[in-house]
Amino acid sequence: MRDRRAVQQAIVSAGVAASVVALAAACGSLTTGDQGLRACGDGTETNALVFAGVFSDVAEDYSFDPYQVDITVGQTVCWEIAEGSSHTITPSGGGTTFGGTIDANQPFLVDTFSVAGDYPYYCQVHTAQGMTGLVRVLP
Ligand SMILES: [Cu+2]
Repeated sequence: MRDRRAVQQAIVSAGVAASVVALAAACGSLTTGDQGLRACGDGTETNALVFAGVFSDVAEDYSFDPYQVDITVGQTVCWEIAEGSSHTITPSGGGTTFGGTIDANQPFLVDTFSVAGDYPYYCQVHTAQGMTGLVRVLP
């Protein structure tokens, strides 16, 4: 009985620790194209890399990580599957100027942004989890 409680407390402690790590990761989750080219998918070089997956200790809690990336005009963003069978990168304002679907057949996609502005997007598969992101394109 006493041992079981010790185990339960250990599990709770581990969960809290994981939450703290996830929170710390979320706070520092902005990347910029100035950090240099990063390998995406099959090795394609890109200015910013966004993973679609689970970045908390809650199962099936899908999000984009980092939530926001900052790039400059002419630079690229890659979205890549980390977890889950499929996600969409769907422009929140409508249209199809960027994004698409990533799944087992197409585990990553790269888009080039040629006009400055904010490009919010979401995943149609995981709207219930609030799976959203933002690309900020600076002049
Ligand atoms: Cu999704």
